[in-house]
Amino acid sequence: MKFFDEAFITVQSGDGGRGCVSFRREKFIPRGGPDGGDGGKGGDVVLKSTSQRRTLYQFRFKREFKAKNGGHGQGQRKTGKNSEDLILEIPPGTLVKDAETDALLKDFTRPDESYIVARGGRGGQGNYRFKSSTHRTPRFAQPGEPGQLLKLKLELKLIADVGLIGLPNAGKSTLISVISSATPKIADYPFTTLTPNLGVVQTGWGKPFVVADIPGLIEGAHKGAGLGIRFLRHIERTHILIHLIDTSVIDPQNPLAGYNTINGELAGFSQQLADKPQIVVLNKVDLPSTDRTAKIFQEMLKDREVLLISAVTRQGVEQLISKIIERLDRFREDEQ
Ligand SMILES: Nc1nc2c(ncn2[C@@H]2O[C@H](COP(=O)(O)OP(=O)(O)OP(=O)(O)O)[C@@H](O)[C@H]2O)c(=O)[nH]1
Ligand SMILES: [Mg+2]
Repeated sequence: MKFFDEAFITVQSGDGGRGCVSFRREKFIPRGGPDGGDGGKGGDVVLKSTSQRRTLYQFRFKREFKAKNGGHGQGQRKTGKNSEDLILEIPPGTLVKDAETDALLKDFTRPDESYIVARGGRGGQGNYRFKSSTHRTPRFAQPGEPGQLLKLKLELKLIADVGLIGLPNAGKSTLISVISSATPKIADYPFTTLTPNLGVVQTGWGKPFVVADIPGLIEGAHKGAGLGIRFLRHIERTHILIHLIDTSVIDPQNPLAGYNTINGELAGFSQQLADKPQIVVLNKVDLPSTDRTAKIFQEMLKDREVLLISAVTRQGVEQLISKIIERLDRFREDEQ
């Protein structure tokens, strides 16, 4: 089970620019003094936490980052250009470690923190700096200081954006396994999932988000029945809940029974969880005669939008993901 998203990257700060060796050459001034300028500073590599990022997914593709070198000094005491810093954005909650020693370099607990992880080299001094009464024509200058090369391990404790809830066997683990990289156990009996699974969902279009699949809830869970409600705290900080229902077991005589049971358990745990926005999803619509029961359910729950999916055939799954992204984007806007 993986609760951490992690990435290994290499960062390199820029080398300082070389100091210049040069002598003034002007008409009528036969012996102009040294006028080689200093090199510019190499760019720093800076890590910056931002609430715009939720995962370390970006580092799956690009893992090497190098800041630019400083400009070299030039004649007429011209200083080389200082290079811009290279800023890498990471999600809050990231631990930065030296990959070789495992030493903790920085713990980003909040958004908008910055940390210089590799300092750019200083520029070398130009030869005019070495002029003295005993040394009028220094024919040397300093090289720039080299940048630092570091291997980093980034570790992010995943905080779920979306919680998956439902009765045992609703297909929660199946759903997380088709939309994310998580590989939970799936089986045709209740309480297959014993501890939560977290998965990062990455689509081609939206920002990645994290889903938590928790063990199924049953009537009386808040009083300790089944696996109880101790896993609900894992989804207390999510923005939305996906309330997943197995359409094939809906009783047409009492279609909302299971739905109400789950909501009752959430309320038994905390008001906060009961008030959390839900997307109601009827699963397993590939099974026979589910269209009829799905319709009955929808009729009974007219004031809510109810999505129909099959986690197995993936019917409706893309629409569900779009809906989640749309809702999460709204939360992220509100957070700004
Ligand atoms: N036909 C069909 N079967 C499904 C679908 N989704 C899940 N299943 C099956 O339903 C059973 C239960 O699926 P799980 O994903 O383990 O259910 P769960 O909600 O995680 O169950 P617990 O962990 O026990 O709470 C498995 O046999 C799945 O193959 C679906 O869309 N269609
Ligand atoms: Mg499960």
